[in-house]
Amino acid sequence: MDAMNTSTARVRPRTTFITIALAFGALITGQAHAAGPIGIENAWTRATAAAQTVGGGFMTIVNAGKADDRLVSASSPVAAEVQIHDMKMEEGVMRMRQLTAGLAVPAGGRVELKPRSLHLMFMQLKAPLVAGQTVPVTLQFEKAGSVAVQFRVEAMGAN
Ligand SMILES: [Cu+2]
Repeated sequence: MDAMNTSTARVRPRTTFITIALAFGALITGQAHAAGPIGIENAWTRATAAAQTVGGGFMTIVNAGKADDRLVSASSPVAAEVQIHDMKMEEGVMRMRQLTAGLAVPAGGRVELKPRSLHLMFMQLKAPLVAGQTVPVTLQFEKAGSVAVQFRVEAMGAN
């Protein structure tokens, strides 16, 4: 699946990237993506209702290297912006906040983004996310650089 490697996606116009993503999405889904010591497992999101403007993105980030790294940002053609969020119970209320400094991924560690916890937030969705499709996301790491990942779209309300 090196055709979907970020080095390719980064230098090509966005339209080309989207075309490639659509053409090969079915082949790529479910496979692990890696850039150097950083690997992404089980990347998924949920189908959204027509009126819904935001969606959550989930995955496990694995750092097999000897140096700490950091997810600094993410982007996707399906959303105006992709933010990194945390969700915590505070005084009996679930609160979500943006991690503006990014998300640390320690050397030899795994960071799990999952419902009601750390997650990516797709902001201002351009169209509803449809179950069975895939969403291309580019993750930007401080040291590993950018990693292109296909998020599979699960059913509405999946956990
Ligand atoms: Cu959020």
